[in-house]
Amino acid sequence: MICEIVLATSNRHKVKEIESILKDLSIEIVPMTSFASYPIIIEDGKTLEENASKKAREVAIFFRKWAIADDSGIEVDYLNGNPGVHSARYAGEKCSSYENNNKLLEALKNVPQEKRTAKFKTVIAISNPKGKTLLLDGEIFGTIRSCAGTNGFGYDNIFYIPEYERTLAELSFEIKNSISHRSKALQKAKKVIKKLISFSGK
Ligand code: ITT
Repeated sequence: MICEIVLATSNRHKVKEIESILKDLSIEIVPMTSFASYPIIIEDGKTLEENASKKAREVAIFFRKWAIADDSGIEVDYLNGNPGVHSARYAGEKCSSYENNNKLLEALKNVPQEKRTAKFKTVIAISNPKGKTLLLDGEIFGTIRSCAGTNGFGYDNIFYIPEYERTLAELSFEIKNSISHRSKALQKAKKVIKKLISFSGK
């Protein structure tokens, strides 16, 4: 029987976005950070898929509950897909988003706007209590621009969406959540979770 899913992330911005996107599901979404203890996961995978699976699996086994994890990364064409899976630590261990963004802008300093194309990708992993995982992904395409906007988090203020003529950080929470990489992956995840709920007779 599936009646709750543990959210295997310690990123509070992701918690907010994921809770909002999954709010119409008839199960409880419980952030792992709301428990007294939870596993600290070393994200040493070579791909977003490996890291997402690892996070979901370890959290599911730890709590013996269903778990859902998100691993995301920004892939810049001019940098051959970097920072990609290294997006969180692009400017070094324990660096801030500000430092990551500055490093990325610096790396593209002399690159013309038309060559600053990039995509943001999210891989969502769903794990059953025994650690069997399933992966779903979503992408959004844009370009890297100088900082604009104060909404969102991470790379949002330098990720420009041509269709909206805005960075993700200039869009509202609702609009970001209707078009983002995370939202596209979670829409697919939602279908899977709905099937799981109907199978388990809830
Ligand atoms: P968890 O592993 O605990 O989920 P994290 O922040 O380490 O949290 P990731 O490894 O997936 O998550 O994040 C990679 C980096 O990309 C990190 O610097 C995030 O701030 C950034 N990021 C993730 N999703 C983003 C989004 O929707 N918009 C902007 N930046 C994002």
